[in-house]
Amino acid sequence: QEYTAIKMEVVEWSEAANLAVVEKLSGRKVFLVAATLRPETMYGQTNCFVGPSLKYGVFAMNDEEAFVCTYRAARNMAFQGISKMRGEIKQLLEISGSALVGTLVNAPFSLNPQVYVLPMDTVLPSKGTGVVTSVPSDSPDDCATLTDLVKKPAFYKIKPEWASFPPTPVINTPGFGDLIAPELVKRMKIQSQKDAKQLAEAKEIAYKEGFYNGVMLVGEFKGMRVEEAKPRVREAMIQAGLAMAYAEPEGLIVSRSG
Ligand code: ZZB
Repeated sequence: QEYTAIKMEVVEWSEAANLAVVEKLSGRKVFLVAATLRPETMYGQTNCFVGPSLKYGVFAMNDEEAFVCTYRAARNMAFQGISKMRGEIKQLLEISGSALVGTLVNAPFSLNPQVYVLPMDTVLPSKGTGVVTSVPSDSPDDCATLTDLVKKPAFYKIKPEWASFPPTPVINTPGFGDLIAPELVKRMKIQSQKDAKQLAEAKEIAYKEGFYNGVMLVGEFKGMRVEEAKPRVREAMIQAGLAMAYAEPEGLIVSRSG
């Protein structure tokens, strides 16, 4: 899988993270790095998700920057020329997903320039970076999870204001309007992030509709078909130093041995 890895710079650490983190960074800027297949939707980011029970590391990429992601992703990055020393992983510290919740980060290209880190129970440690940027307008999983969080902030141990950014229109499709994910959640009667089967189906529909029939509603490529805008947004983010290509080797290994 060829992902786009989005650099979400930490603006203010959560209380829980602050104690553990700051002195070990040696002045480095820190970024939560989110792997996405939909760079063209970045205008609609409303928050960032981590798995609350997952383990993350803060990894030095060079003398100036450190990335927050899973160890597995840091290792992949070390072999893709993203870190300074090829193959070398320098972990500054370990931090739990739950401690990252409440951290304020920059959301590159988003209409919400700064967003909060929130918990998502379905984040897989085996995919991407373990950090997911959330676009509830176009991702049914993000939409369903945010609805859960808004309903039960105390249960999820968040402050309501961290989950208060509504979905914003990014892409229009003829069949589903300007907010395809909330529309699918409604039509398919999806109740929560736990409705895995319906969410997988909704994701499939949202991917296809968005890619083949979608038109950009915002940003530099407003009015352009998604199919054409997607690589352009990606390139613009990479050129701006806000993103990089990130490949997932696991799929290859599986298909070779199997
Ligand atoms: C932003 C975004 C906007 C995404 C959208 C999707 C959509 P796939 O297709 O199953 O490979 N993701 C990334 N890493 C993880 C993880 N470790 N655990 C759970 N989810 C993860 O999924 C790729 C997408 O799943 C990624 O692209 C990311 O969410 C999420 F409008 O980034 B995406 C219709 C989907 N729309």
